[in-house]
Amino acid sequence: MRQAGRSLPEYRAARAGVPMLESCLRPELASEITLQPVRRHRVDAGIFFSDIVIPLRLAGVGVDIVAGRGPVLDAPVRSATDVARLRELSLAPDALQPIRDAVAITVAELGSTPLIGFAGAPFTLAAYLVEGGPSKDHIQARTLMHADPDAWHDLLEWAADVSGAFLRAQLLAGASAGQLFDSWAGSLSRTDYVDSVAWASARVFDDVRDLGAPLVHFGVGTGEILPDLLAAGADVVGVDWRIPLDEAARRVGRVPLQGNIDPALLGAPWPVLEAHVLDVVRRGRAAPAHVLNLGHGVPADTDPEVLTRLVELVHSLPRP
Ligand code: 1CP
Repeated sequence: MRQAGRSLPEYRAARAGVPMLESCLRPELASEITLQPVRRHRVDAGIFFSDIVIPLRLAGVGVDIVAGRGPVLDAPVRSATDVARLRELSLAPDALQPIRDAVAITVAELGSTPLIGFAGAPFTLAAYLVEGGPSKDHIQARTLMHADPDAWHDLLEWAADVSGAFLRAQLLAGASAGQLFDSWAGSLSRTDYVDSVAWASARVFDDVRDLGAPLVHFGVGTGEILPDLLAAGADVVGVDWRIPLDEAARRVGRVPLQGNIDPALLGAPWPVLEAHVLDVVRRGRAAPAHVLNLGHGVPADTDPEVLTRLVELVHSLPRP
């Protein structure tokens, strides 16, 4: 999950003086940061250190990650003319070389521990492109969807293609699974998701399906659209902390689930967190398989010892 490493002192030391997106494009550094939480917490998989806006940057979009804020665009994409200008940019295969190199170095170091690759889903990328930065309700993006459906279609198609290329490069370089993050899809009505967005996420999955890696689809606040996340072409549905996993299983049918420890509870006293984790594991048994993780990102002030203890607890439980 995003920012898994941000609570680690070794992450802050490795990143010192290096801007966020630059650190993603230095293969040795990106690999080292990917490995840090695996070494420390002994989790069962690593998640590649990168960001969903990296393919935008590599395609030539003016985007940066501002500390304490998130991705910020030089010029938001608000009109059909802006979309047409964006579509003149493309992601050249050579531009992805730092990503391929970072994945290859990481996979070699990880040995038998799998690496999860990822990309941003077209809607979440479009939300940043249209809003120009983080937003609570993504109102300008949702307005464009209805005000100019053709421009919206062209925007999502472009975003799907750069995201698909980014994910494909990671899987070809050795990542064992792929996760599509539609973090902000929860701000859409189900109708808007199904009619105006799902096809573009399906396009990303279609770009990588021939590679045979398991594919996870996750969004925040997406309880109402869990079956649609599955239908877009995922093998595993990621669930945030709002919906218990047994309820999620009822909604999606017999499909592996990923989730959903509430990040807020990482700061609660250990017995409270422990009881919550055991409850998540118990409810996860309603699915045919369960990948245990958080329902969203690790808060930056999380005590790393708590994460290590949580992994030890889960490893001590009997396998189903
Ligand atoms: O945990 C990890 O380090 C894994 C690597 C990773 C991943 C999977 C990062 C590094 N970013 C992401 C994906 C990502 N980036 C998502 C999808 C998953 C999610 O919802 O968390 C999103 C929405 C982003 C966009 C983004 N990048 C934000 C969110 C801003 C907002 O709109 O609320 C932020 C804060 C970033 C910066 C970022 N990306 C990654 C890290 C470690 C950081 C923090 C940089 C720092 O301050 O050190």
